[in-house]
Amino acid sequence: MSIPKLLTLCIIQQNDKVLLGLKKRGFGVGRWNGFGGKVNKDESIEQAAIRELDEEVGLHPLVLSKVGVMEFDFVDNPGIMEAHIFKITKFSGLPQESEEMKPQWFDVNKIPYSEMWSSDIYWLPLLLADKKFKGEFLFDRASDAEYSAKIISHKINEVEEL
Ligand code: 6OG
Repeated sequence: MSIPKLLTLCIIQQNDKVLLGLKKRGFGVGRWNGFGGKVNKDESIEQAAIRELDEEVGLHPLVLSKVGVMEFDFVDNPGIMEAHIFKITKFSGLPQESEEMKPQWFDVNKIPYSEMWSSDIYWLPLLLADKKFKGEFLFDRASDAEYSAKIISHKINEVEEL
């Protein structure tokens, strides 16, 4: 068994708006997503979440609440990615475009699920409803601007604590 690759993903919500970024390069290019990335060796998951949020969109969370842990795997490239998902409602700074992300506010009722990772529709509504969750998704291969990853199998559960 290989060690899972740790990732962070931060979703910013302010009242009835959610801030997403259009990924301009790399993994998941061409899709709207939260902000995050790989956890470095010398940092905690929370430190990585804070660093990535600053690097990708120039925001600084005042409170960081972990709401989900998702395991993603790919048939064409096996190896578990463990994504730690945070909901942020209090932050400082103004969203700024970076080399990696083009930020945009979306109404909570108009989230562009068809232009996001195909699994997001399973967990983002739970996050918006202040639930906590754990899930596992197996995809055929990664999404990019042209291809929406096909879900081969999945499970998702609400949990009390992570
Ligand atoms: P970099 O490679 O850019 O970090 N990520 C996913 N996000 C969603 N919504 N669904 C997935 O389903 C994802 N897999 C990875 C985690 C990659 C960023 O992409 C997120 C990181 O924030 C498979 O450093």
